[in-house]
This record gives sequence, C-alpha cells and structure tokens, in this order.
Amino acid sequence: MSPRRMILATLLVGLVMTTAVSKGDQTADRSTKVRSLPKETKAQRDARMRWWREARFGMFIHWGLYAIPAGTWKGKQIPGIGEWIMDRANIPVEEYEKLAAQFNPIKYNPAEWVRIAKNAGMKYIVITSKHHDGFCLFDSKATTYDVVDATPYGKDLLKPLSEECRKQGLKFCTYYSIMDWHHPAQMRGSEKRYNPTKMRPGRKREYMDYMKQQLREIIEQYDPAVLWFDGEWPAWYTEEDGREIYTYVRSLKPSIIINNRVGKGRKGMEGFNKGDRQYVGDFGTPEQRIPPTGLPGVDWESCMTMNRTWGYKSYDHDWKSAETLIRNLIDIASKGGNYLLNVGPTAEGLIPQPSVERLARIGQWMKTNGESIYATQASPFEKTPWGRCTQKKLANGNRRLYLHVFHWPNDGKLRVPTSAGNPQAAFLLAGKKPLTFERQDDAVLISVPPSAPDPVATVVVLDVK
Ligand code: FHN
Repeated sequence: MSPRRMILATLLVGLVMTTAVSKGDQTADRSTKVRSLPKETKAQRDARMRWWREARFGMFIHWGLYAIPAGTWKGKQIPGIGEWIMDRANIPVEEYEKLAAQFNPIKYNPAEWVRIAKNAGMKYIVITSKHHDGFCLFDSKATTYDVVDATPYGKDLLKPLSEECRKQGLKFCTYYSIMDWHHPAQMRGSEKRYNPTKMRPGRKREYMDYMKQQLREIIEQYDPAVLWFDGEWPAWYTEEDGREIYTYVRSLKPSIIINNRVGKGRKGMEGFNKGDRQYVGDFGTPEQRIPPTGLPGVDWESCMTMNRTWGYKSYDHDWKSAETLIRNLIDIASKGGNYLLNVGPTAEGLIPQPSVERLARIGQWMKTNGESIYATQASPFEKTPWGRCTQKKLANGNRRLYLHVFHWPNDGKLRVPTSAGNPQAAFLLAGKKPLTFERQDDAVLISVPPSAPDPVATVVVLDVK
C-alpha cells in the first residue's frame, strides 16, 4: 500500500474510532447540518394528529426525587413549584443526588393511576421521564442517575405504566427536559441558581448525543405517542437544535407527535409560536392559562395544575374546585384545544386524594357529557354569555351544536345566534329529552326547564342545517 494510501487509511480508522469512542450512542446522528423537516402533506399530518385532536383531555404527571422533600428543605418551606426545589433552594448536586437513595415508591400502582385517568375521561397520559433535575424515571444506559441504578426501588417506572396504558386503551406519552441541572456538560446559570443552565465550552455535541440516546431508549422501550419537550429556554439551545431533535425523533417513530417546546417557538407561558417565522413542533403549549380564543388551524394544549404546583408539595392545599376544572375543560374544547391536567404523586407513589376526588367528579360529568368534548371542533360563535359551545359535523350534513350552559336563563329561554344555521332539533344531552324552539330575527330561542339539570354545566344540543 502506497504511503499516501497508508496515511489516508490511518486517518479514516482514527476518525471512525474517535467517533465511536466519543459517541455515547453508536447510532446517534452526529450531523449538525441544518436539516429539512420530514415532508408531510396536510392529509398525512391530519391523520397523524387525529387521535390527539379527538382526545381533548389528558393527564400530566410530574413525579421524581423532588416529591421526597415535597417543598421543604432543611426545615424551610421553599417558595415556587415543587419540582424546582433543587434550583430554588440552591441545593448542591451532590446533596440533591442523595435523595435517590431514599426514593422507594412502594405504593406505586400504575394500574390504579391509569384507572383514575380513564375514569376521569382522560385519553392520554404524559409523564416526566426526566425533569430539569436530570433524574430519570426509566432505565437508561446513558446514565446511572436513574430509578433502576440509583434507588432502593430499583425498577423501571415507565415500563409498567406504558403497559397499563396499552391494556386500558389510553395513549402513553413522555415529557423530557432539555435543560438538565445534573448532566456535567451543563453548568449552573449563576452562583445562586441552576436555571437557566449554560453549556460548558465544547460539550454541546456530547449533551445533544446524550439526549438523542435517551430519546431513542424512551421510544424503543416505551413507544410513546407524544414526546412533550420542556426546558428549551436556555440560550445555548437553538431552533436549529430543535429541528435536529424533532427530525431525529420523527425518524425513530414517524407517527409520533411532538410539542413546540422541542424548539424555540413558544412565546413564554402563552405557549403559541412567535409570529416571526415557522417554528418546529406540532402543537402550541399555553401553560396555566386558557387563551382568549383558539387559532384556526393551530393545534394547542393548555397544561394546568390542580393546585399551584406540578411536583408534589405537602403543604399546597390550594386546590381548584371540580366545577372550575370541568368548566376549564369545556372552555378549552370550545376554543379547539386540549386540556392536559396535572397530578403530582407523592414519594410513596400515591396520587394526592384531593386530585383523585376531583378527577372522579370530572369523570361523572364526562360519563354523561363526554360526547360534547371528544372529537369536537371550536365554537362557531364569538361570544355566548350563558356558557360555551362546541360542535360536530353529523353524517347527514347537519351540524350538532353542544351548548354548555353555565348560567341558566331565568326566563326559560336559551338564546342562540341564528348565524349557526337553520335549527332542526333540540334536546338535553343527558337523557335526550326533546326541547321546543322558535326563531326570532337573529336568535333561536330554545325553551329549557325552569332550573339547570346540572348546575356545573348542562349540555343543550341544537342540530342545525
Ligand atoms: O419549568 C417547567 C415546570 O417545572 C413544569 O414542568 C412546566 C409544565 O409545563 N413546564 C416548565 C415551565 O414552563
């Protein structure tokens, strides 16, 4: 072999070796070129999004080591959301890590969790696989900072939950934080806070590969229907990184759905994308709020807590009423969005009883009225002073309006704008009791019973041509 060819061969072997040695995951795609997103027609995207759009209602689960301190550190109550205690109490990594040795959720019963979600009328579950603290609730080959290697519990938490979801007919989905307060490639943002992290010089590709290895593990081991990214805001992470991750994840599972926090599009807690360019991600993510209106053609999901924290805090008793939660669900659906309602389980593995009670109450309402939420579209009306409206197209070409009445009319007449179309039939959804109606110039007056059958929200159906 000529000397030139020898040098080339050596270089080539060296390159392959370096790549192999430094790459955590043999299959991670190391290319950093700006990539084009997967090609998809509107029909293909509609088919991929269909189950998610019809679902309308899911359970968010924030669970991890932070449930152990549960909002208190060294005898002090730490302000803010429970899963941020490492940051808000400025706990050194080596101290926080010790929590893993205490994590033993012996009361964890995934079948019970899925039953609670299903009975509430929820169609999917999104659970934190790794939050900002970097601790993994699943068995990862990329780190030993996970429930299998670092805790007395020693078993994968996601596997049984994903299997229970499949068994009970719910979609299993995972949350994954890009920001990682534990991974050595990321360093704290300041002396007092981890957030937002900075990337150590020259170690970004190492962390991107770490993320991609874990995302591959999550997809291959648990087959999530949605990857719910978060922690995208640190400056070291770019929209181009988001496109790389989005493309990589879709290449592993083309049918998967990914939120807009995989990139840099979201306008803070408003959750919708900034208007200045096309951002990566399949749906917007308003947080702790319901937008004043939906946006035609834009998929979005409001994520909200039942009290004031995502991760469990032992002393947060500021629970929203079941009435508020039901009306939130209706309000969101009337604007064409999904409701991702959070539970924060305890360190033992129990969903707090106040959450369980509220979910059971929501489930009672959904049992009677779920048809007015699932697979519906946004209201045709700008404003409806008595409540909210959702709609569905019927096989006969008519449209079915679901009028969710929060404020029952005193005069027994429910006024509906005639802009909706020619009234054909009206009835109470519960029990299908027919109702009479008459047309006035710009309104249809439906005669309703003297008092509301369901004071939280009675659904009156009006079919229009
Ligand atoms: O910082 C997180 C927070 O802990 C929680 O996970 C919420 C839920 O959407 N997301 C981030 C704040 O926007």
